[in-house]
Amino acid sequence: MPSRPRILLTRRWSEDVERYLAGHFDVTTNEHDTPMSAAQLAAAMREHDALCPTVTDAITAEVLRTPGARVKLIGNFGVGFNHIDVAAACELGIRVSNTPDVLTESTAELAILLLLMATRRAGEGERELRAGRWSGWRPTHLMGQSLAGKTLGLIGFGRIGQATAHKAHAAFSMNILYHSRHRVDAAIEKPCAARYCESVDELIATSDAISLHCPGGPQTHHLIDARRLALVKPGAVLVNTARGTVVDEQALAKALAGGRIQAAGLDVYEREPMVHPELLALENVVLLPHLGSATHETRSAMGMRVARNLEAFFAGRELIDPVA
Ligand code: 8YV
Repeated sequence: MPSRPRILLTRRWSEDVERYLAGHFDVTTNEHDTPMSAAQLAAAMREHDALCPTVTDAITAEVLRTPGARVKLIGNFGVGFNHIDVAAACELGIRVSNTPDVLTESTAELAILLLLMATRRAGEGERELRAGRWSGWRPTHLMGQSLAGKTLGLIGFGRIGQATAHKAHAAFSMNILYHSRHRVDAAIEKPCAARYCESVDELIATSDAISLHCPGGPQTHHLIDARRLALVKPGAVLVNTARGTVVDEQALAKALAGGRIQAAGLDVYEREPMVHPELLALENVVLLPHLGSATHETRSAMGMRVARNLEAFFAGRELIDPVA
């Protein structure tokens, strides 16, 4: 019987998926479930046919160029792949796949959760109550803002941006404005009456809520910086479920502290799992620990999506979700 491909899961995955993979591959799991060091990743490059990393693994050119590496596929567990040096992988003839589609709904749900939490001051309220500081109902207590009829500006309008727009439009009658590299088909815009905005600055200056859905990486690094934060409409909120590097956290902390921005809801950070200490000290920011895709359904589906890519690759077929 031919030997089964050796694959490494850099973190623990849902039990059902680990069981499935063990039936089809020679699987190494990371029993400690802690981020792997560059040296551990390099050793894994020599011992496996495929590596299945997550956002916590830096798959750098150096790791990919490990002398004696046998890995031929990086099957990323996640849709975002800015932690992988895709150009180096291409150069070395190492294929890369990701897991689109299956996390669209859960990530859009989380964007809506942050939008509601930020506008309705839910984090502040819960902290007050748990600390025993709630003195009872009064007409002016922790007043927030309604979403109905307000404008949601989305930066990045791929699957997750679109799903967020549909939910915001259908559930809260929000007006939808979006910016992306290209305008999408009218058929995609129509159901949520989305309007294309050519300039990021204009979108920021005219939205009541801004939600980020663009990829991470050098092109979007600090796209939201001090200059752009100064353009935000008074009373507006910012939500980030994309990548932490899209926002200059120091500048955001300053804008929130000065009341330049009403509130923010963040699920991702520049240096995860580190969160900027100034953000931690603020009341008007909701801070979640990168939970975008964290539902049982989605995490299983993500794992199975990686499995399908591994199966296709090792059967000599084209990848289902090729990144490179
Ligand atoms: C994932 C994400 O959980 O898929 C992505 O891009 O941001 C998250 O929802 C994480 O990246 C897994 O690697």
